[in-house]
Amino acid sequence: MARILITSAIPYINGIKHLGNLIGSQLPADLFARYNRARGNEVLFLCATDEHGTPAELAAAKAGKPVAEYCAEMWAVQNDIAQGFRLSFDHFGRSSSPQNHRLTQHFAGRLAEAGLIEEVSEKQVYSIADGRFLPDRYIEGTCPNCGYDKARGDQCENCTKQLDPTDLINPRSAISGSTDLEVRDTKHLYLRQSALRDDLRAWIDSKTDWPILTTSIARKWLDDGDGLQDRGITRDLDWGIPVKKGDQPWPGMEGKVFYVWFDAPIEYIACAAEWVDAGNGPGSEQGWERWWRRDKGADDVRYVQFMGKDNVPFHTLSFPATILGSGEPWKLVDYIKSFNYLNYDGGQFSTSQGRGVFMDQALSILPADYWRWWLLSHAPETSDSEFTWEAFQQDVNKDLADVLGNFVSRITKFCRAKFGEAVPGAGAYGPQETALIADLQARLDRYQAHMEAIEIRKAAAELRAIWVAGNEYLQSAGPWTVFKDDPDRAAAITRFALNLIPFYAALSAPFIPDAAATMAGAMGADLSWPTSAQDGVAGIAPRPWL
Ligand code: B3M
Ligand code: ZN
Repeated sequence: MARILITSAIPYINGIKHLGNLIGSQLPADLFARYNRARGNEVLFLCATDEHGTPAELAAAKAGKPVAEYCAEMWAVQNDIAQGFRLSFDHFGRSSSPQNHRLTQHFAGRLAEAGLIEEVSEKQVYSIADGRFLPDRYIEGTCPNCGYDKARGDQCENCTKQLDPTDLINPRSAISGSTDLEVRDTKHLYLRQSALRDDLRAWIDSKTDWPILTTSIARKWLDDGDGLQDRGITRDLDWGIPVKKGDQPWPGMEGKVFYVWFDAPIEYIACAAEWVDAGNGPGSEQGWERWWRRDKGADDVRYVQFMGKDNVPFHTLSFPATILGSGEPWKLVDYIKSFNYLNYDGGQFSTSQGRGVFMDQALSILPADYWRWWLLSHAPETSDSEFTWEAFQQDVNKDLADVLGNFVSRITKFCRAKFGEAVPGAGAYGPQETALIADLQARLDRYQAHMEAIEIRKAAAELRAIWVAGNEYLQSAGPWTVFKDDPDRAAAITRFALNLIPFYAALSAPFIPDAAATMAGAMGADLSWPTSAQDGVAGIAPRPWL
């Protein structure tokens, strides 16, 4: 039995995610978790909400709520939706948890002791009306390059020129619109990532089995002239994890918080601690440290992360820099599965423009399995893929209704009409069944190999082919016609086909858990994984039928 730690990128708290977010991390992570549990592996599958940063503060302000209250509410909303999609997290945590406060401050303290933190004085725009420093992108003004009047302090969206807030003509606060701005001195902590460049490169170079999408992004940042710069890990904000050195105050950093991208990946660790503190696992430090500390048993763990491609630099460089720089034996990720984008009907999904299908809407339209199947079988693995309503309707009808649903419905109806409610015991299996078992065995081997390799589209295609094989068998064996001359042979065909239902249910459960449970339940079977195709179709317990 292997031990597998699985994390999905943790979704921002500010709003409900769209289907592109879902297929970019949470859903494939769930598929992998379900598959590994079914194979008898010990799985810890973690996700959480990413609650800090200016967007959370602004979303709360817009909702007219204190930010802590807003985050608690949105966590509950996201948690409900995750359950609706049957995302089988062992724990859905919060990056604002006390556990994450403690661990984030711990890591910062260790990095400081290792000489990897530098204090830098900078000038930053302060809004007197808002009573706060403004992050670059919350300053708006006219672009000096093209004259666009809604350019942001970090970049002009219109001409793409990278800007400094001080470049803007007529700068104003994007929060209040106030032009009462001044430049003030402020001090920030920088993580000296550049000091870890060689270690990080050696580590990335050792990952020869990673998807190209993952390593190419990591290398681009390592090799790029301005790649792997030292990185500011603090912000002048109210909401976040207060800057401390372990549990000690950090002189000069009072009133500041850690940057959201510093604390968010640490939540992967904290989430395991939250899981234990919520009464799971053995209930001791040992309980979560055996997943995360190499000196406490985590060397046996295979750690797999799932994320969209935009998150790759943070997971291949920044978070590993935190881990390596700490000098402590924390677990590093073993495999990063990253995804391209899912587009929506000729454009991009966009949360800010409300463009696309959002997770809550999707569930109000159709059951989770429909979305799960379509999204997973079209996962944007090797390139971007596109959601259109026509394709969605067509594929779901074809795969789930015409192939799988049709198979189950034809054979159960036929059985009921000719043999009643019991699986018929008469008749013998012959060459057709032997051939199908051999075919299914080859397909089962391939399916498992794709699932192990997290080749999601290939796995979905093989699963579909396994369903198709049943339909083709039924078509060519033709119990409807055989029944007239040889009812016993028709009984054997019926028995064999009925026995494919629990086999299909077990294999399909990682993709479509609800339909799988219904199929297995209807046959009085459970969802235990077949050790072979022969075993899978050997009959519903107590297996008297073969
Ligand atoms: N919340 C960005 C995103 O949802 C960010 C991921 C954090 S993973 C530690 O795409
Ligand atoms: Zn411009």
